[in-house]
Amino acid sequence: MEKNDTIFAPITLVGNSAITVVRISGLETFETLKKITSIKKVEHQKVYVEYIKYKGKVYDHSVITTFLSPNSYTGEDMAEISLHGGYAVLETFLKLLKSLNLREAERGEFTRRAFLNGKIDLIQAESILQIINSKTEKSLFLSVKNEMGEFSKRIKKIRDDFLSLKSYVQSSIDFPDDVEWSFDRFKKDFEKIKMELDSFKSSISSGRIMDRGIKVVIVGRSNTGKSTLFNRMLKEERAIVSEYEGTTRDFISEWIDINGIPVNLTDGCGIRDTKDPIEKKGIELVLQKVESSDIVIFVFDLSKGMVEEDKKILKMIENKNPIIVGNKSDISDDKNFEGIKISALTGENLNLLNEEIFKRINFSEETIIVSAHQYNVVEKMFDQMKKIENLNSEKEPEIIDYHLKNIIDGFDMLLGKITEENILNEIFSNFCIGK
Ligand SMILES: Nc1nc2c(ncn2[C@@H]2O[C@H](COP(=O)(O)OP(=O)(O)OP(=O)(O)O)[C@@H](O)[C@H]2O)c(=O)[nH]1
Ligand SMILES: [Mg+2]
Repeated sequence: MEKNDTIFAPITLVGNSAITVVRISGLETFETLKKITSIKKVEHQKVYVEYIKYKGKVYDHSVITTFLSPNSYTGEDMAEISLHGGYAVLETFLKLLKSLNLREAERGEFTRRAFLNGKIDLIQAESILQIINSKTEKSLFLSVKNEMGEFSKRIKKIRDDFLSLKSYVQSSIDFPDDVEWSFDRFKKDFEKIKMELDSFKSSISSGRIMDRGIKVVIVGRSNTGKSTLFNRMLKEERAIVSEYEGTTRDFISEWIDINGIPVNLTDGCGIRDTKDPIEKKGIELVLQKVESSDIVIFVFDLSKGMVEEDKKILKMIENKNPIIVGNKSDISDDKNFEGIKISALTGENLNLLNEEIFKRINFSEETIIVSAHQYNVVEKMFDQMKKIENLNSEKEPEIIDYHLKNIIDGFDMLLGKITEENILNEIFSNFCIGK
């Protein structure tokens, strides 16, 4: 990947549509436009309606928007060319750009340039990906907040507080005659910042949930109504339901929205003693899914009561502390069972189940959406915090200074002030082409 060449990529979905937009960014952008249109002088934020012409061939009728460096998304000279939708138009145009020595952009390269050119910090760059990947309205709004810089602002404030604490520690090392080292004084300031960081941590734990969603699996004996419940929660007839045991073989997963939280719901085959090898495999898969899930819903049939086989399954999954749900409340009641009783068929009491799921998600309303990379950095910062906390008062300021430096480095990594090529590659490779 070179820094200074001129790159291009379609920024809309490729296929039959009204328009396809191709973005060009870099030093040669406007020279290229001049070669393929009748544009003579390029102005900032101007719209041109132009035929694309090159060497006697007319390629398409287009609408071109231009942005002058540094006031563009990437910070470079940039143009967005709206062509008619469709494969042929796009293919031919991209081939033309290539023949003019422009390079196809890699995943996330436009946003990477925006970051490298100081248009956005790394948190904002990552939030752009979060906006694109948002699965619910709530996660979208929170991601937009990040993109607007709210997360960055909060991070910068805590970073500055750490910085002034570090400067006290450092002065007491460098100028011991002028600045007297007091562990108590240090500890008092440290505790204050720690409180801020703790509340930040609970916000990002919820943010992690928003970013990756919560995995919920429905398990139980055959024929207890798991697929009926799955469809009901999905509000769609997605899984096949029948009166026969062993209806579901493979598992199905779909995204649903519970109070704005993206939940990946999985329905699998019923667990029972079976000789059928396909069903056996299915049961194995369900148990694997249970292991990797965040929340398990165990369904039994109220009309049959909790039978031995139910208890056996419950034993198998007890480490997951499942939500136990009695189903088919419309046709019977089990007075001995005091848990959640629902009817997947009529939808009765489904809200109770949703509430229980939401309760278990442990979601804080003060949410900050974070990516896996950001979460890892914050975890490391907390390790350093713990190391400082575990120090006793005899400890030398040098050790504290060292840990504080690591914490501040963590903040700088989040903001992208310290960057490592491989981390940048990882972040931007999650973007799509054209972003
Ligand atoms: N009355 C009543 N019947 C239900 C309810 N939920 C499911 N059923 C019926 O129970 C039968 C089995 O439902 P499924 O949803 O296929 O059960 P399952 O647990 O997915 O079964 P397997 O895929 O075989 O493990 C069907 O005939 C459903 O119509 C309910 O709440 N009330
Ligand atoms: Mg089923």
